[in-house]
Amino acid sequence: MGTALLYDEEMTRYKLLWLDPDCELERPERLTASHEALVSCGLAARCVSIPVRQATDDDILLIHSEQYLEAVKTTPYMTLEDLREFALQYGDVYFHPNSYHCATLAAGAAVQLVDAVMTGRVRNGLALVRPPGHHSMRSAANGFCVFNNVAIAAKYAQQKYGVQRVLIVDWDIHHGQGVQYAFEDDPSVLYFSWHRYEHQKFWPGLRESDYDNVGKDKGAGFNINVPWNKVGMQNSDYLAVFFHVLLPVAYEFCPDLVLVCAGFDSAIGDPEGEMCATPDIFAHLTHLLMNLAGGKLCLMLEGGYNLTSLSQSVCVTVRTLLGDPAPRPANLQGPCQSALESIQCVRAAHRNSWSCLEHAARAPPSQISTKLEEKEKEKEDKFESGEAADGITWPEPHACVLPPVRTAVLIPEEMACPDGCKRSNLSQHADSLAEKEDFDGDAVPTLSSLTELVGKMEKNEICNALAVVGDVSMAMAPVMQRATALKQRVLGVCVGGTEVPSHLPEDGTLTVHISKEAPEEPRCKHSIPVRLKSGLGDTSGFAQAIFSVLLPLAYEYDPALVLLARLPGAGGLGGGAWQQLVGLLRGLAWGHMLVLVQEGDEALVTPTASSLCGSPAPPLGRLPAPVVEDVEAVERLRVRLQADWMLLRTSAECKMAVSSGTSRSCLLGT
Ligand code: SS9
Ligand code: ZN
Repeated sequence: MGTALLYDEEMTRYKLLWLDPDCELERPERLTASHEALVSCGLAARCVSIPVRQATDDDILLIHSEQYLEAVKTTPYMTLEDLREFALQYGDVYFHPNSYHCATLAAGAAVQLVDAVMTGRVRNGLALVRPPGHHSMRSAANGFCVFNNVAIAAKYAQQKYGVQRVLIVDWDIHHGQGVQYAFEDDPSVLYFSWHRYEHQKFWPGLRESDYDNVGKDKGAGFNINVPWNKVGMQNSDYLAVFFHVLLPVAYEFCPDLVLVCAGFDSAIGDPEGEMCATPDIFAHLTHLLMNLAGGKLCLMLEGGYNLTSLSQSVCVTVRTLLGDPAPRPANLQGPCQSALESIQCVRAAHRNSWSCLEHAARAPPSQISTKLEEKEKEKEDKFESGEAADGITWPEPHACVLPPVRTAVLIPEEMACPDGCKRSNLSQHADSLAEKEDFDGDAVPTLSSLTELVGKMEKNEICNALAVVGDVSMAMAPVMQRATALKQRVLGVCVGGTEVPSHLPEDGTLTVHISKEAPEEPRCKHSIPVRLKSGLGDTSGFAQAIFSVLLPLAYEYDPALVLLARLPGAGGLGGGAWQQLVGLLRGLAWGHMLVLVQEGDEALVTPTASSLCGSPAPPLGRLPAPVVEDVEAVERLRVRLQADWMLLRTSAECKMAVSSGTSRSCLLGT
C-alpha cells in the first residue's frame, strides 16, 4: 500500500501581476521548489503518482455558492484592471487569468486523493497544490485561497463513500476560518486548528478564532481552536498540543478519514508564522496521525512561504508517509508559558464535550485567559516583525539512512516468517551471558541472540525486531544492559505483569510499566508504574495513559532504543490497542525498537510484526468514558511527574518554575 503524490505543473502557471506586498509571498516557486526537492531526494519516485483532474461544478458546489462559482468563472476573461478590482472585494487575495483553472485543479487534486485513499489504491498521500484553500468561504475568496480544497474533499468523502466521521487537522499557521465556517454546526466533521493569534492582533484577526469557539448547536465540541499568542513556538509546544489536546480527542472521535490542511508556514524561517519549530517536527505530526482511521490520511498543501523551510518540511512529511523512521525529536524543552496557557484554556473549553478531558483543570483564572491578558509588548527576544525570518538559520534535517533490514523476527522455527520481515538466526556462538535455566534453547532465542539484535540496531543494520521468548521478564535486564553498554539510552515499556522486572540497569534507562497491579508508588526515578485498576481491557484508560503520560515522557526522554515488553497478564489488552502502542512508539529512537512477546502469545506475532513494518493499527472504535478511578490515577501521576518532565505539563500554573527556563523543578508535585 503506497503513498500518492498529486502534482501538476499547470498549478505553477499563475502569479501576482501587480504590486501588493500582502500577496507577493504566494509565488509559483513554492510549488516548483517543493516538487523539485521531492524529486531530487528520490522521494517522488517512491510515491504513486496520480494525475490531477479538474474539480467539477458539483464538487465545488459542495461548499461554495453558485453565485460565487459563476463569478470566479468569469475571471479568465477579465482585464488586469477588472481582476484587480474583483480581488479587492475580498481580503488578501489576488486573481490571474489562470487562477480559476488552477483552483479547479487544486480542488480536483484533493478529491482525487480522497478517491485514491478511499478505494484502497494507496494508503495515504499528499496533494501539492496552489492556490491553497482553507481561508476561502462559501461566497468569498480570502488569504490566497479561491476554493476550499480540504472542505470540498471532506464533503466529497462523506457523500461518495458514506464516510461518517472526518477529522481535519489544520497545522498551517493561519486559522482556516473557511473550514471552521463550513462545519461549525456539523458533528460529523471535527476541525482542529492551531494558529498565530496574538490576542486577535494577527491576520485574519477574528474573534471566532479563539479557543472558546467550540462549534455551534449539534456541532458544539467539534471545533477546536488553539491560539498561539506569541511567536517563536517550538517543537515542544507543537507536540504538547498533540499529546494533551488533539490526540486524545481524535482517538475518542475515531475518524474514518483524516484530512490535513498541511501548511508549512508553521515551520521555522517562515516570514508569516515567525515560529521556531524545525522541519523535522512534521515527521512526528504526520506519524502521530498515521494510526488513526486505519491509516487513511490525506494531506493537502496550504501555506509555506520560506522556500527552504517549505521544501525541507514537505520532504520530511512525505518520507514519513512512506513509512521511513522519523528523526529523533532531540532537545525538547517543554512547552513555553504562553503555549501552556493556550493548552489549559482549550482543554478547559472542551472539558464538557470530550470524556478524555473531563478531568482537565477547570476554566483558568481570568488573568491567564488568552482574551483578557493585557497586550504586553511581545516578541521581546524575538526578531522584529518584517525583516523577520531572513536571517534565521537552522540545521538541515538529518539524512535518513535506511537500514538494510526493516523488521527482524526471532520466532519459533515452525512459525512462518510474517510478511515483510526477515527471520533472524539464533546466535551460533555460545552464550556469553549466563544462560538462564528457564530458557529452552530449542524453541526460543537465547539471550545472546537478543543482545545481538540490540547490537545490530545500534549499528543501524536492522530497524526494529520482534522476539518470542520464554520469559519476557527475565530477558529484559540483559537486553537493557547490552544497550547501555553501547551507550544507548533505553526506554523500557512493560505492559501487563504483576511486578516490575528486576535487576534492570538504572543508569541510562527509563522504564514505564503499565499494568493492573503495579505498585502505586514509584520505586525510583528510573521506573514509573502506571496503574490501571480496572485492567488493561479499559481501552479509554489505556489510551489516556499513552497520550498523557507515556508518549510525552518518551519524547522528552528521547531514547536511542525502545524495548517494548509484553509480560504475562497483559491478556486484557486488546489486539488493536497493542498495535496502536507499537505503532505510536515507532516514532521514537529512529524507529529502533525491540518487542518481546511471551511464549504462548504467538497469536500476536503477525499483528505485532505488521505494526513494526509500518502497517496502520486498526481503529480502537469510539472510546467510552474511561473508568473514573483510572483517570484520576493517571492524572495524579502526570501531575507528580510534571516536576521533572516538562512535556507532561498541561497548564500554566507552575509559573515560577517554568519561566525560570531550563530548571526542571516545579512547585507542583514535589
Ligand atoms: C502578509 C499578509 C498576508 C494573508 C496570509 C494568507 C496565508 C494563507 N503581510 N495575509 S496560508
Ligand atoms: Zn497559512
